[in-house]
Amino acid sequence: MKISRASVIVTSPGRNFVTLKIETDEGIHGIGDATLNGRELAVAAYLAEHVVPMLEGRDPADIEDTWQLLYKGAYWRRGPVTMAAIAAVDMALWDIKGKALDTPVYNLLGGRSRTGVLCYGHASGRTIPDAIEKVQSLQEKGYRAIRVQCVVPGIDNMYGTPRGETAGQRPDLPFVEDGWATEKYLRFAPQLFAEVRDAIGYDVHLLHDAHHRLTPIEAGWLGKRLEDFQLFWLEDAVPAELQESFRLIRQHTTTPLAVGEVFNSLMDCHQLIREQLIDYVRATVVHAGGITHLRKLANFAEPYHVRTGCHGAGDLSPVSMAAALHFGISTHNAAIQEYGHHSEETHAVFPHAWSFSDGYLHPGEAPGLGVDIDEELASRYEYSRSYLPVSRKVDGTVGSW
Ligand code: GCO
Ligand code: MG
Repeated sequence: MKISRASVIVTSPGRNFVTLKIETDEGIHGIGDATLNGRELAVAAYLAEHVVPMLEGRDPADIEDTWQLLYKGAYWRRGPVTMAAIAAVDMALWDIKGKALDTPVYNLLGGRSRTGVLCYGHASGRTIPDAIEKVQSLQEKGYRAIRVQCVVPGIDNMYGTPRGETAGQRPDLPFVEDGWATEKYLRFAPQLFAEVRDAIGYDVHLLHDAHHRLTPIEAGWLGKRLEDFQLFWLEDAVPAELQESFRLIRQHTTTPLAVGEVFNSLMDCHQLIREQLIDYVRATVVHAGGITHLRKLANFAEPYHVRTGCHGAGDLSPVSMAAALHFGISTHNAAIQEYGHHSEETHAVFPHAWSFSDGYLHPGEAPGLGVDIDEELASRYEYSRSYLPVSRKVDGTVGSW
């Protein structure tokens, strides 16, 4: 079998997605997600200009060799653009291999390690009672793990909370500006979890995302005060560019720590893993080099008691979700999968075999990844430039969003 053609499809059914489609001379095709939220066209160009010409004529069965060719052969290693592009090729090749062998990809990764992939949904409240209501409504839908975020009184627009129509929007900017005040957040977050636990008890896992906004000592302070509420994890307490930052947090709290949705490679977290400074690594299939590299990362983490909790926000396409679920069902130390929301339009553009039931996600039994792209439908949703919000502190300094 030979790769006969590869093409990049950009579509925007509610939000932008970049998809790579690889076709073969035997009529089998595979697809991979290459979406990098807010920087989509950089990956699209990287693929179309530099990767696609290297693929044509290659044997799609040689997944490892293709991975190494794209990684080592570029000379310029790592980085979100490069690794998202490699990931898209990797997913598409696993998809082709599964279809060629007429088996779901998880079977090629060693078969099932579990019966379903535990997932968590998002409850985002305007107030604490609103957050509690949203948690309860997810519980009614069957969720066993729920991330809780809530507007902090005095900070109107902030990460992970419901926004008003024009919240934070400055007419002279193409992006939204949020506000931030650490001291207000640190006072509020323990109160939020105290009230949520009071209302719902301890039968459901609760998670929380600090979205890179704290310093290590602030994170230690918060983690300590959240201990009684038994969080599944405190996510992205500080940015992990400096991996040793987590040592200080660890010294102060037993709240489990997760980090890594922006990681691209095992090299971004080998110290975090080796020194057991975290409990969960959030590296994901699309931003960390595909199934091939994510699997190596997870295998490295296994003896250190670090498990995966892959990023799965709505800006990762249903193609990524399919790949993540084949990884998650087969990988022994895959603990949990984030399950972000996709619009109905997005589900229609990317028909998929994966499904949610009773708090778990299932990859389905279709050969390959079990996901496809309806190109005709995709072509109806034109790309529209969009940015992630930025965050400013009370004194106007740019913060981490
Ligand atoms: C999460 C994330 C997301 C990211 C977003 C960036 O935990 O789901 O923090 O909300 O901010 O995916 O594109
Ligand atoms: Mg996050």
